[in-house]
Parts: sequence; C-alpha cells; structure tokens
Amino acid sequence: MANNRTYTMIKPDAVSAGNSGAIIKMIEEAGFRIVSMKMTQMTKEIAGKFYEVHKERPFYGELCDYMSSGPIIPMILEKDNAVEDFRKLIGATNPAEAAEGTIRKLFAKSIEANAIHGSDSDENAAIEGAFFFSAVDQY
Ligand code: IDP
Repeated sequence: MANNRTYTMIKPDAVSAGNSGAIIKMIEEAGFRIVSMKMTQMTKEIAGKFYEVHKERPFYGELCDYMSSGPIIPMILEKDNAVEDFRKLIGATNPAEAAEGTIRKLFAKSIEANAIHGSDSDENAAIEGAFFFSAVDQY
C-alpha cells in the first residue's frame, strides 16, 4: 500500500449501535477517499491473528472475543499524510482521554469497545490492509 493510505475498521460496538453511517460521513468530510470497504465478521481465531502483536497483554483474550462479537466494516483510505491524520481524527485509545470532536470521543463506549481502528504506521497500514483486502481491491 502506498504511503498515503491507511487501514481502518468500524468496530462491532459502533456497527451495532447504528453509527456506521455517521462515522463514514466524518471520514469523508475529513478528506479521505474510500479505496475499499466491506462488511464482514471475524472469527475469534482471525481476530487473534490480527491482534497477535498484543498477545502478551492482559486484555488480549477479551479483545479477540469482542472484535469477533459482531460485524465490522474494514476500509482502506487514501489521503496525504493518511496514517497520522486519521489517528488525529479518531482520537486517543481511551475515549475518556480522546479530544473533543474525535470519532472515539463521540462514539466509543469504552477503552476496549472504542468504535474504530486506525493503523499506527505506514508499514502496519499495508500489512493490515492486505489482511482484509486482496490486491485487486487495493487499486
Ligand atoms: P489503538 O487502537 O488506539 O492503536 P492499541 O494500544 O493498539 O490502541 O490497542 C488495540 C486495541 O486494543 C484498542 O483499540 C482497544 O480496542 C483495545 N485495548 C487497548 N488497551 C486496552 C485496555 O487497557 N483494556 C481493554 N482493551 C484495550
């Protein structure tokens, strides 16, 4: 994936609460182009693979249960400075610490059920995008 792209997914809490449309609108209004998007649901095993980097952390098992508990909306997004600008748009991991007007401040339920994912580096954006989308989806 090029350096002007990032990977995101709207998490089960935000999809089940009916907030997907509002979140996608915020993403587009912030200037991101949606390159690829779908709705899917992870098994616990697949969530475990996606979050493997966190496997030593105490919340890993619960996180995998939660992320496989319902549908998610994965997307690849494009914009100049995509990774950094998208992390600003979503806000801090813990909604209690997220800045006003950010997606997590507006829609997250807790530090775990925090509405949305955003890749933390260009390298991870490419890995995570390829986890969910084939090469043909990434044009
Ligand atoms: P990030 O999503 O803001 O990059 P990470 O530290 O990479 O945050 O954590 C990945 C995900 O794990 C978070 O988005 C959140 O869903 C969950 N998480 C992070 N810290 C905690 C915690 O202390 N308790 C429960 N879940 C957590």
